[in-house]
Amino acid sequence: MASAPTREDHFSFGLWTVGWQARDPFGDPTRAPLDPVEAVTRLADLGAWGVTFHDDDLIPFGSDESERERRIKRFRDALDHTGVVVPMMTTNLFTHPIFKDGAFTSNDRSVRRFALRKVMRNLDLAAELGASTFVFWGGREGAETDSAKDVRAALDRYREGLDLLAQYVIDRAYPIRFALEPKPNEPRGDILLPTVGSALAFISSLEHHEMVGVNPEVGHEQMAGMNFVHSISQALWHGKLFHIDLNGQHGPKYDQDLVFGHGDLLSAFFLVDLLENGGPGGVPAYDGPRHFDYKPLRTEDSEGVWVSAASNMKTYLLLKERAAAFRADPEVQAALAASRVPELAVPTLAPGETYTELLADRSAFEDFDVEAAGAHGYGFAHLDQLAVEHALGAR
Ligand SMILES: [Mn+2]
Repeated sequence: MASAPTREDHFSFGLWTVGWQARDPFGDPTRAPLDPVEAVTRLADLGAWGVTFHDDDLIPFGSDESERERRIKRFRDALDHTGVVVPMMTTNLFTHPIFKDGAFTSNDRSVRRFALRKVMRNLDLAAELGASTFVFWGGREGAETDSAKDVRAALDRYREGLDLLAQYVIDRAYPIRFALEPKPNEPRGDILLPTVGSALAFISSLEHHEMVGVNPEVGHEQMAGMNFVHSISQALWHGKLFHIDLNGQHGPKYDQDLVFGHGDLLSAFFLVDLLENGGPGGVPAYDGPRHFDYKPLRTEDSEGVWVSAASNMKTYLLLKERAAAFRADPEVQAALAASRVPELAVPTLAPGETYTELLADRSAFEDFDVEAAGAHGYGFAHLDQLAVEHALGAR
C-alpha cells in the first residue's frame, strides 16, 4: 500500500479541476461553485503541495480593480495559511465570446491586442505569486473550416505574440518560463499545434526558444492517437518538459479528463516509471510539479470531488511504488538485458570510427550473418508480461 501524499511529492491541482461545476454542452451544472479558498484548504488537507489557476478562475472576467485586489488578497491569505504554493499560472483566452476565433491568432487584430494585454497583466500576477511556469493552452487558436484561417499567417501571429510576451518577461526580470500545451481539437474543430511534436517544432522557431517548453496532457495526446510515453520521452530528449498535465483518457474521443490512471492504466504505469526512474542511473527524469488536470465526474456530489482529487495522488503513488518494484526485480533486469534494451544506449559507431572504417568492416556487411540476425527473437513478450504483472501488483 502506497503511503499518503506529502508536500515532497509535489502534487498540484488546477482550481478549475475540483472547482468544475460539471456544466457540459448538453447539461447544466450539477455542483455549486467552489470558493477558491476552500479549494486551497481542502487540497492542502489531502496532501497537495500546489494550486494552479487561470486568471478568470480567481477573478471573474470584467471585475473592477478593487474587486480584483480583494479576491487576490483572500487567495493569498489562504496560501499563506496553508503553505500551498502556486507553481504555475495560465490565462483564460477561451471562455469569453471575444475569443471565439482565437486570441493570439484571431482574424480580428483588436482581439489579438486585447489578448496580449490580458496575458501581460496575468504575468505580473504570476510573478507576484511566485509562479515559475506560465502555461499557454490555445484552445480557441484554430478553425472549423479551412477557408477561414490562413494557418501560416496564424502561426506568424502566434509567434509574434509569444515573442512579445517572452520579451516582456525578460525585461521585467521575472523568473518565469513558458510551456505550450498541445491539443488536437475541442473546443475548435482543429487546434493549431495539435501534438507535442508540432509544438516542439514551433518552439524552435521562437526568438526566445530557450525559455519555452511544453506542458503535455495525457488525454490531449491520446485524443490524437499518440503514445503519451513516447511524446514525453521526446519532450525530455529535447530538454523541453517544463510541466505536465496528468489525467486519464480512453483513446480518441472527446476530452474526458478522467482521474489519472483511470484511462489507459498501463500507459500511466510506464509514464510514472519514466518520470520517476527514467533519469541517468534510475533517478527521476523530471523534477517539476506532478500536476493534475482532470474533471471530477459530473455524477459526483461535492464529497465525490474530494474522493476523486485524492484518487489522482493515490494512483500516482501506487504506480510509483509498482514501477520501483519493476525496476528492482532481478528477473526484470535479466529480461531487459536479454531484450538488449541497454544495448541501444551504445553508439552505433565505435569511438573515433567514421563511415570509412564502417565501409572497411566486412563483419558489418559482407560477412554479416543476416539469417541469424533476422532469426533471433527479442524476448519482448516476456519483458512486457513482467511489466503487466508488476503493474497489477502480482509480483
Ligand atoms: Mn483535457
